[in-house]
Amino acid sequence: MRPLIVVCLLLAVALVSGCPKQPAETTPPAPTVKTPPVKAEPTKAPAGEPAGTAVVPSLEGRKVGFSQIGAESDWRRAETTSIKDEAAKRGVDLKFADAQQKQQNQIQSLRSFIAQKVEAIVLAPVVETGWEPVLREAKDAGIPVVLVDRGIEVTDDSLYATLIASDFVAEGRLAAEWLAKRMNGQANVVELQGTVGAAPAIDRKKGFEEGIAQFPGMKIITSQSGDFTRAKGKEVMEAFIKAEGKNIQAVYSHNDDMALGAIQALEAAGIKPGQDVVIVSIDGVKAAFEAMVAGKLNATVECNPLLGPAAFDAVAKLLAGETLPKTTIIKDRLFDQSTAPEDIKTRTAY
Ligand code: GYE
Repeated sequence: MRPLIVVCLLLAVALVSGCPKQPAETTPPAPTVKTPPVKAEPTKAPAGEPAGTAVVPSLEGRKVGFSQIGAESDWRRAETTSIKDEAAKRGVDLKFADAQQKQQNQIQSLRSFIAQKVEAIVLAPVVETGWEPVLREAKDAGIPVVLVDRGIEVTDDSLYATLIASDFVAEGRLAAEWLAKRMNGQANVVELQGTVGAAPAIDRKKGFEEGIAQFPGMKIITSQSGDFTRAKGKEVMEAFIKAEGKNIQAVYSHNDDMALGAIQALEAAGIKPGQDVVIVSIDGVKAAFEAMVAGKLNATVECNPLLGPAAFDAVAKLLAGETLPKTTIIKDRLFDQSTAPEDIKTRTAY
């Protein structure tokens, strides 16, 4: 998917600079059609127009709030950098708030953004539920909300404008299918779950369970939350080792950071991670590729954290009056240790 994103971005840049539109295959060349002029001013593109055909309006000087969950993982830090860098690039007046993993802090910062009269809010919601009252306040104030990376559960989906995220169920399924194959359909698996109530924890669990359902020999023998952090992942893995010891044949971790913590716990217990115990996780951060090259992690499912460009494209279009698709799904793929020495070269940003 990454090359496709790059192609889309290049196409968008090309269109902004006034390059001719790629004609549809069945359309004969039409030399009399003029290329769209470069527009310095924000333009209002009609709703429903295919992605990439509209000129993305400028966000210079526009006030936007970004409520971030915290800095619990390499993935999260990469997402923060991507959003801050993109805001700076577009001259956005960004109000940034780090909630330290607490929903209450996010709700407070959303209220403060509303009081500061931001024009749009970008929200990475820590958990799925409990957002309705504050989102209604934003809606009443006429402030569109762009959800990034995690979804929410609301009865009224007009409370947010759009969601840009990965399909976490699909990620869990990919991890399960890879592991079942690697273990020939037989393994006692321990699961390190993400933050309780968070969309990626709920859906990655669901996807994995669906994925192993067709392999009766694949069993989750114990499962607990490690809150998406390295320290907690290590702590929970220590408890798993105490309780299950040599029964453990594989680890499924909802993110790389917890897997890296689990690797430390296994090594401390004299168990060889990646050999005695097979480990699969999700995110695809650079540290995970390093662990794969070192033979300690076996596979990771990539989840792209570089959401800044897509988030601000969405904000720009919303401020120009466009209606966006309710959900934009970013496609992911799995990397295993066999190609890690090559793949690691692509991990420059995170
Ligand atoms: O996988 C994890 C992070 O919401 C997709 O949150 C994100 C997850 C990511 O802390 O590392």
